[in-house]
Amino acid sequence: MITLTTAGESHGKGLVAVLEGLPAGLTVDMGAINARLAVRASGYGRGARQTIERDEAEILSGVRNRVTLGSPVTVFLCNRDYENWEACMAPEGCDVSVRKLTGVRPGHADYAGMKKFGQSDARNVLERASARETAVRVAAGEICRQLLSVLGVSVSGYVRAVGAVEDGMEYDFSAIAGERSAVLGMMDPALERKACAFIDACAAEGDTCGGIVELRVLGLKAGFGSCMTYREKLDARLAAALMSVQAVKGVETGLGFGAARRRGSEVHDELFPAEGGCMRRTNRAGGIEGGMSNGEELVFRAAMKPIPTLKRGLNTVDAATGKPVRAAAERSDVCAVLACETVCEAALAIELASVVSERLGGDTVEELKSRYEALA
Ligand code: EPS
Repeated sequence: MITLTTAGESHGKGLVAVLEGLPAGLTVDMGAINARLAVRASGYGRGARQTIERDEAEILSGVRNRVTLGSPVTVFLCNRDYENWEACMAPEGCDVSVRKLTGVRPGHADYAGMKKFGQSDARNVLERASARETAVRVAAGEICRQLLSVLGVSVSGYVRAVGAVEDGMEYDFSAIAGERSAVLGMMDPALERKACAFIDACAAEGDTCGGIVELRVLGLKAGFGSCMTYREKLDARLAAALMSVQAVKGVETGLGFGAARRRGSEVHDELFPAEGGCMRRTNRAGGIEGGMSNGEELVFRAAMKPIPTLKRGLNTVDAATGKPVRAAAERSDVCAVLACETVCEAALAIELASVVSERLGGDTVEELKSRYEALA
């Protein structure tokens, strides 16, 4: 089993990820980790914070001379903004009255977190709830992706929609995995221009927007996950991994909600005889039947809500006074859907690597690989 723990506050000293259960012998490509981090920090509509952070992963343990040892791998990312926040964030002692936040933002963790943890300052909640945490998840996810790629399993994705600007096309995995637009990660340049114009319009009005990302997994053999217990269902586990990403409010696989509007004959993927077994002409199930991979490509989509910190503010109540106010408007991104797509890929890679290692075990990458290759 592979498990990930992350820690760190958005404006604290930094972020840490501890990945346990990786086999020994995996060559870690640091350049690829940092390239993913750069994509996560990019995209049209990002805010001023991303001009401060230049994420570069540092590995503190579990890797020697670029190769995993089988011990826990610790990744550290420094928060460059910490020097501007040390006076109110330092664990060793600081002035907590500075940057106190009580104008709770609807849609953010502020209100629910204050209630849950008995806080009078939403800062004690929002620092951890912030999507800054996803940076270190992307670093850990890239290591898991590198493990999966040894088995011939690839994870990719693209931005399908920004607001109501939606791409209705179906793309081959090779197109998605190829060179992708660095602007928003959309496949259609004309739609991407429309999406940028929509982001500009939101920004001009002090507003924000969300979107939809599509994730694909190529090369996963049949039989991962299980129909025998509900906890082991592959679709449930991967959907939970995607729902754990900040701002994701919906997940579907295959036809998803669309399947409910069609007849069975228009939904299920018929089987036809083929050399060495059978084949399908469609993949509406998104590669999962009965909670198990069926050997087809996995297809997931995740919906990201608009970021809850709006420059224009939203109506709310000041938690300190009980008076109506406009919600706190910290610095904010207008749109972070490309970042969300990168994080969703990482979240899928982490959960999938865990699913694979639970089934096959293996202390070394070679052992894992030979067990995977032995599967039908
Ligand atoms: C975030 C608010 C913004 C984002 C942040 C998530 O940070 P700040 O309040 O410092 O401007 O930029 O995301 C990141 C720092 C990041 O690296 O993605 C929030 O409130 O969730």
